[in-house]
Amino acid sequence: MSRIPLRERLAEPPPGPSRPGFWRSPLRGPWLTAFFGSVLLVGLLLVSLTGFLSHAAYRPALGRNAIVPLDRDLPITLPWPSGGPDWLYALNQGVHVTLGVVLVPLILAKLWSVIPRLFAWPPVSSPAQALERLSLLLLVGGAGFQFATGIVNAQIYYPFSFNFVLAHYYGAVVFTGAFLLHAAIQMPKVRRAARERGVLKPLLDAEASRRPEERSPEEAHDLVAPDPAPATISRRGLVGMVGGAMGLVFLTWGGQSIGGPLRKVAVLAPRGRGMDRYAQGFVVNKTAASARVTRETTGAGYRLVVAGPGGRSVELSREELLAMPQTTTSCAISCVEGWSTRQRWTGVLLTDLAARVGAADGMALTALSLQPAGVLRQASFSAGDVHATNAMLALAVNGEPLALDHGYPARIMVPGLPGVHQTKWVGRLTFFREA
Ligand SMILES: Nc1nc2c(c(=O)[nH]1)N[C@H]1C(S)=C(S)[C@@H](COP(=O)(O)O)O[C@H]1N2
Ligand SMILES: [Mo]
Repeated sequence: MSRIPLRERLAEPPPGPSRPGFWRSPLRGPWLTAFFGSVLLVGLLLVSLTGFLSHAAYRPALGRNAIVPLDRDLPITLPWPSGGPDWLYALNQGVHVTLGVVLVPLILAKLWSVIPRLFAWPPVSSPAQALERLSLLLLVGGAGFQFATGIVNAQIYYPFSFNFVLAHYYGAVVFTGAFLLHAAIQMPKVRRAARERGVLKPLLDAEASRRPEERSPEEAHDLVAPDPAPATISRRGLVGMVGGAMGLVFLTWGGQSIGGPLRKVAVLAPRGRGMDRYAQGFVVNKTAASARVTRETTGAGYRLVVAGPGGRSVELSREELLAMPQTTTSCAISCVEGWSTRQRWTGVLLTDLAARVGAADGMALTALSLQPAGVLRQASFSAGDVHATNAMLALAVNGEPLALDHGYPARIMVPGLPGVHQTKWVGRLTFFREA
């Protein structure tokens, strides 16, 4: 039995990754971590911001749109315009999803750069440090959860036994809080690294790019290996590799949002090429068969019910809808999962339908699908959305009657809102006063 007192024994790290000499990469150091961290900070701010904007675009306070029960939502919702240009949500989600996946190699590199800290000895040295490590648990755990569930969802794969949207939203609150706190705590180190080692100097100069960072006397655990191994790659090479990996992810994924020739190489994105179900030349997100919408309910007996204030309602056949004034407009479907597609839609303005049941200007709308079940069978629109230019109940696309998979007999097409709001197989429109 050793006679060394416990305190002293604990002061000495156990053999393995907690020993200072264990980590030997000559590339690790406060500068490298600050560099990866700063780039990541900008990226994560954008991913978070576009995520919360997307939440706002859902109109979570209206009808049954609420993702989170209203009394449990954050007290602030970001603004999202009504009648905004249709590319706005496409851009928002393109950035959210594409940038999200593009950041994965950078996140891995950032984690690699700080891995010795995970094994810091002693694990906890003060209450303040314990709190900091707890916040790191939320940060790394939150990042893992947000990126894993988000990417799996953007791959149109839903293995979750929980509500993804709800979990991703609460996860975002925790993760965003944790990373803002982390950024604030680490900012002095980032500043010092830039001041003492130069903003880009350890990268630009070929010779400096091969040299280990200098150990700073102020920072006892400053990530610089005390016994560095010879370099197998320069710092430049590492940064180039991470940047290259990010570029590759962008090339193989971004095309579903950006379109053009990039779409052909977007082999990792579900809505690039290959896995898609198409009708009328553009992607179908949910087929009529999978939504259990049949030819019977959408056939000759179809009547659209339009309900307004004071119990007023009318029933309209597809022929009667086609007999109303028709408007044609180009409008994008922009899915929350990041892909989008722009087509020319023809149909009846929502304001004309509101007028049929005496719904006044300030009234909001809920559209209900013939689809018998599922959260996306209904969506609610603010009064501003109803009055947005060219907000319509579409009956035709690119000059042809809608295919059943694209929402025949009628679907909503409101510019500037997420794809989930472009309700297909609409059976009922209810105008109501916003609370
Ligand atoms: N009734 C109904 N409408 C719906 C959906 C749905 O599942 N059910 N999916 C929505 C989503 S998420 C998107 S992105 C668009 C896709 O339209 P598309 O299948 O015509 O491309 O339809 C929307 N309308
Ligand atoms: Mo969607």
